Amino acid sequence: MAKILEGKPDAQGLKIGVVVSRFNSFVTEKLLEGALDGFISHGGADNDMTVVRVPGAFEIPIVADKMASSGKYDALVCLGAVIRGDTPHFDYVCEAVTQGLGDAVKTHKIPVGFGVLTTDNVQQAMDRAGSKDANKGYEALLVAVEMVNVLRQVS
Ligand code: INI
Repeated sequence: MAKILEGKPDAQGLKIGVVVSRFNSFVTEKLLEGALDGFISHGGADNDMTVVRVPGAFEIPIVADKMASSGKYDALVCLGAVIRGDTPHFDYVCEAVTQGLGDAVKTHKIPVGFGVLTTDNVQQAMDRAGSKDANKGYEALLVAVEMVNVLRQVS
């Protein structure tokens, strides 16, 4: 019989760092609400969550890297909304935030819930910032929690 390991969605006692960007805050604040909701509803304590706001998605990785290196957090959740405009700026910001967060995961071996939306328009972003399962902040928080718990089993 194969041994199957899976992380539980149990946030009790976990310390979570959240980095959220202000750009498109009408979306990112909803993602933040979703992350907090997911944390509390799965046993987390609100004083175990630290939220850092940054100007835009491009600025998320440097703060995530710093928080990861502090050793104070079991996992990070990164929230942003990059919405396509008429210039290639979108592509550069998407690439920088994705690459930067991937580097932080590899360097610090810490789970990062990736809740940075990259959408073609505002409607798509709003659709991903609804309540519970329709909220990518909620989803990213639960992924981070599950990853903490599964990594504890495999290490
Ligand atoms: N930042 C975002 O978070 N979302 C966007 O859609 C966006 N667009 O489209 O420009 C955006 N740009 C700002 C960028 O993240 C930096 O804050 C800025 O370039 C200063 O470094």
